[in-house]
Amino acid sequence: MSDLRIAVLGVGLMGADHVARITSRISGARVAVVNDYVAEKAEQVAVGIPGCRAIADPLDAIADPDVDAVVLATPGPTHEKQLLACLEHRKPVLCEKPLTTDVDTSLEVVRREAELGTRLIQVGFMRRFDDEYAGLKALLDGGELGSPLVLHCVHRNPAVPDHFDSVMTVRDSLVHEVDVTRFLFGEEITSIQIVTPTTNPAAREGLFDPQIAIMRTAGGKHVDVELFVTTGVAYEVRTELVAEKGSAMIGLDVGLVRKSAPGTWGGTITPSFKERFGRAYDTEIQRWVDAVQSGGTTGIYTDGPTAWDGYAATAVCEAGVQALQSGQPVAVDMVDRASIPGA
Ligand code: ISE
Repeated sequence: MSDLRIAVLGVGLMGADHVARITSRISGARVAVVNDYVAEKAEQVAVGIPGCRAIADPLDAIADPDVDAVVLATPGPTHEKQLLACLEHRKPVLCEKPLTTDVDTSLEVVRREAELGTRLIQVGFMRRFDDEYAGLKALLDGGELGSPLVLHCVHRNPAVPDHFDSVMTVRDSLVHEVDVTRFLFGEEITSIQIVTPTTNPAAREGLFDPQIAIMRTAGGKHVDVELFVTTGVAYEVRTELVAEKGSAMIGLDVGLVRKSAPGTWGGTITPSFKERFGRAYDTEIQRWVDAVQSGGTTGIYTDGPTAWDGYAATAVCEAGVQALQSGQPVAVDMVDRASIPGA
């Protein structure tokens, strides 16, 4: 089988990381086209990859006959148009979160894909491909812990860029815990409240940090999340599941534990999500490439979170933004999945 020819749209932090992984670690695929709204950036990337071209217009890149599939790592507000173009040209696409930036457009994307009767859109919630999360899910599904009751999550970043505001904590960071909750429990989230305690004096003025999110699922399970994005320490993501017959925790960063003079012990913590979830991203992209390669026979060009998962996450974050503003619990407004055949 010949290599899948991928167009990577957006070669910023995440897109450039995907270009590097597809080029060096993924089998059965190569980067054939790159695009970025800063054209020179894409041209520079293309020069370093044999057989790769830069195309200035993202929609031309999607339509290009020498492109089989697309990785979208462009800014969220551009996703709707680009996803619809992928559907129009029947090009499988792995879209970094968010699916789109608002509920109506996310739902429209879900509907348009469902009308085609095929699965072309996968959303880049990479934690589902992380060994620890997969292990926790397997433990839960195995039934050993009995019924799940509560999830405690910690999501800490050492720092965020200057443009990162309190709403981005919800849409950019909390969104991963939203997906983890839905993945582990297999239930929709029905309400969310966000509490803002005393702000870290080191945070930029106006940024509520930390934030505590409290969510409830359709089955009545409780989820709490500490979001703290200016710790100045390192990247920490921990999840503790409490269930009927015990509990389980992941994200303890227990790699190498060193003991040395002058009588101290310790290890290291990953500096950012790129390192913490590096292997998960590799697995995610390899499985997506394999699914796209075999999609011709199944009609399913995905192996992971779907457009519906992207829509559900957007709906919860939308309620989360309202909750951040009001301080009150807000009900999540979502359509019934059964009302969209094929979603
Ligand atoms: C970032 O955009 C990500 O997606 C990371 O996974 C998350 O941990 C971080 O908080 C976000 O800003």
